[in-house]
Amino acid sequence: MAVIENVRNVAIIAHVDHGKTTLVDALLKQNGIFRSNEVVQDRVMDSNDLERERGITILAKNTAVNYKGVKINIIDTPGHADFGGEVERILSMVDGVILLVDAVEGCMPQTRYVLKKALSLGKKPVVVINKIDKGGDLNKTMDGVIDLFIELGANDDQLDFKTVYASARAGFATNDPSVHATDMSALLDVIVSEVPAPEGDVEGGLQTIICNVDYDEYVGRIGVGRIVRGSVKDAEAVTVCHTDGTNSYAKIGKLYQFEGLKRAEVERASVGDIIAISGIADINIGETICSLNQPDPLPFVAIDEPTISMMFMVNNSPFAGKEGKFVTSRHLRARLFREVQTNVSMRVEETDNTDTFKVFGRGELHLSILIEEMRREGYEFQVSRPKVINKTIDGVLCEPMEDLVVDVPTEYVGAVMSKLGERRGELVSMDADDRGGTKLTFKIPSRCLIGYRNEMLTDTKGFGTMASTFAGYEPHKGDIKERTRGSLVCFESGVTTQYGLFNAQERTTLFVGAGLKVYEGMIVGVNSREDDLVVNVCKLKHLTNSRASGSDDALKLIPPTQMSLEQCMEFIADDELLEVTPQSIRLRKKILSHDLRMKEWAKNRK
Ligand SMILES: Nc1nc2c(ncn2[C@@H]2O[C@H](COP(=O)(O)OP(=O)(O)OP(=O)(O)O)[C@@H](O)[C@H]2O)c(=O)[nH]1
Ligand SMILES: [Mg+2]
Repeated sequence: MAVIENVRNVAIIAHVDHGKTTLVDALLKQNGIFRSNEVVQDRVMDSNDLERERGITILAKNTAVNYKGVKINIIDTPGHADFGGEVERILSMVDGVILLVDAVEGCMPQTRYVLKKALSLGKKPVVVINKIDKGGDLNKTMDGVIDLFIELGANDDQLDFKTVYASARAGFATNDPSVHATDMSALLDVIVSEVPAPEGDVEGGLQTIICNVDYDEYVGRIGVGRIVRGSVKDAEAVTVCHTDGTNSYAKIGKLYQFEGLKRAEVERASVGDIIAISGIADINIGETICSLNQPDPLPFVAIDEPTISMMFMVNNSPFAGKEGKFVTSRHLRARLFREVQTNVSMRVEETDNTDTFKVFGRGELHLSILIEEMRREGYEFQVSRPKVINKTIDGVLCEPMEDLVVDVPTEYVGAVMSKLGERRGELVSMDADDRGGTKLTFKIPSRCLIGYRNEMLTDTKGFGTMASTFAGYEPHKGDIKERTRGSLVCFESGVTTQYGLFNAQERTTLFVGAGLKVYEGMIVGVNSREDDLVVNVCKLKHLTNSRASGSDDALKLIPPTQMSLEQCMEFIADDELLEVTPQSIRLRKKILSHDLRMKEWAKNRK
């Protein structure tokens, strides 16, 4: 066994927005990755379009810096609970983790989740209390961190963690918050001293477990992984051990290591190195690359199961095929099955209907990001309301639960408690801070949280924040009323008119304005009552001699409510669908004809 003293492999893990990607920015900037006059955007690792638009990390990504002769491979991970699978799958590449905790917010649900995963896999933690420029009670935050380590059963070595205080945004880290620092070297020193150097057998046959797959327009598919045993050369012939137990022959094209934001070509790499490999066209996550004559697969970490599912189907609305480039069942099938090859916590199943696929994910955002990506690529399809996945455990029907933290100005505590009470939330703790805010912790069934975020924002005038993480299965808590307001459904196909909408807008909220093409059974708004309301929004005013159509201008319309993709997903009921195309997102009844819907309703009532 050799110890590779000049390499460290570490992942940055934390709750969403605690500053992981910003910390990577600071490390890269101070390590001469950019030219001195180069204009560098913030959160440079959040490189894909959706990440930049939403300001969150979605995919885990590799980078590396050299510090005092040590190569530190760093993996930035997403903090949103729905992308927890990304964190799980990359942990096998690292020996230690940097657990980032926001100095003011303290430990949050996803802090617990990612730390639990890291500790159970035996990774050595370093704690960084970040955003100390914001103030906060550092002792209280530290107490929270220590409590969490103990509660999660950290071993003695893990419990003996080092703490660094930092402001990633200001670019400094210090071992003692009362001592001023001007750069990140305190953190880099702790990484080098605390994160174990990789160990392994340099002489043995090659074993590299693939934890990430990337794509490069010149060299094609690239597998990223860590060499667990032996060494590898570019252009070497190897055996790929697939997850189904079969092996195949392959030849490595180019071999790379990470250098700042780039992949740098290397001729050779060995135990402990994190490498990227081109040339194996069908390489997948979980596969092991071995020496040609010595196939010896490594087990891939078990990833937590998905908790919600949604039907994806071919668009069959009257407007089908008009806006999308890829519209057939074959297109949809190929795209979905391609996704699950790299999106490790997602699953796809075929159904009895060849036009419909069941997609399983870790949460609404997990699925909505896929939907958004697909529509940008030119796909057109329909999706159903997300449903949580129940399980029967020891003969008892169980449902997924969430740990939920809601942080609100104290005056809104009453509103939040009563709404969450109705949704079967159980209050676990309540903690007022000295800034007029209160942190409420709940345990709540996942299904009861669907659609709550909007309500919470309305109830707290936009001042509340909330975060939740999967907290295991518990016996089913019984039915709750899912939606208290019905849909406003188009009576006929046509173009919406000012007149028709004006008549419909009383006691309802409209999603559409005038001059929009609609079809019978399309949903154009929400009723103030529980049942659906059929409206004729295409109605033209009867022209008489004395009144000209021009007087429509006098009919003032309230501007339509624009709903985001996630809001639409939360809004639709079981008998409704979301029609998604590159240009539009429409809501519709599954059964478009009013008469047929009424018949179905009468049948179900019997
Ligand atoms: N005041 C202050 N703000 C910070 C600091 N570090 C990060 N931020 C801000 O916090 C926000 C979130 O930062 P990110 O780096 O995107 O956080 P993240 O942990 O990567 O978020 P996800 O990847 O989505 O989980 C940004 O607005 C940052 O500017 C800090 O040290 N001080
Ligand atoms: Mg990030």
